[in-house]
Amino acid sequence: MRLASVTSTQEVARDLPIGAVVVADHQTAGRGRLDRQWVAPPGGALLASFVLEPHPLLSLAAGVAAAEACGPDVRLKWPNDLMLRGRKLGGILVEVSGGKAVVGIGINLTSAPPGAARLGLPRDDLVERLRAKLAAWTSASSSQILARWRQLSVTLGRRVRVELPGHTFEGTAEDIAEDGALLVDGQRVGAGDVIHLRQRGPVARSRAAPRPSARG
Ligand code: BT5
Repeated sequence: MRLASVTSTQEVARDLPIGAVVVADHQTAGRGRLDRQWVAPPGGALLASFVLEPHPLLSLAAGVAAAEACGPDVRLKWPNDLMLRGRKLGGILVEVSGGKAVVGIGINLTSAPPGAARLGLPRDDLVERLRAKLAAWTSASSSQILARWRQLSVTLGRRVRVELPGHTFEGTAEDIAEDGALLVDGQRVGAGDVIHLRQRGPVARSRAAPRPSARG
């Protein structure tokens, strides 16, 4: 379903059956996770919602699928921000209710907010590649999803700051658990956000210096 303007593609998709795809030119109330906003000028981005079967690792599978659909330079920041050369290119919002999962994907194409990246690919081609990659990765095994997510991750091995309600700590992002939680110095981080900190040491510092901090 293609629409000119909607509040959010998520709102339209939630009433549609599994298999439906909603694509819009513009959203007047695009949403991120945790009640944040997703901002894109009319026609400048891919704004789509896919109605899928619920799946325990859907958030990570959707991240892997979207990264692969975008191309070989796109990486993932935990849990599933799409990153291009250290900047946020796109985001994914998974909402589950009534036996359905609605996977919302926003990718900057011809324009991006200050500090964000854009991809410059034709939208319709990208929608088709997303559809195919989502079908493939939602049928993959958990171990395949986790292995591919680890390959694409720019979070693992990094110093991160974890911000939880009422509690913030720093540590090294060591791995992801079988359920997709991030392991930071042995502690599980199941929801929320991490902030990538600058790498320590002279070599790492000179490499990290020109990159803006990637905050999702
Ligand atoms: C996300 O949330 O990254 C998930 C975004 C999902 C958007 C799609 S568009 C189609 C579907 N319909 C919707 O209404 N939503 C989905 P989160 O990780 O919470 O990141 C949100 C944060 O990213 C904001 O607080 C901004 O800092 C930043 N942001 C907003 N718009 C951006 C953009 N166009 N490019 C890069 N960063 C952006």
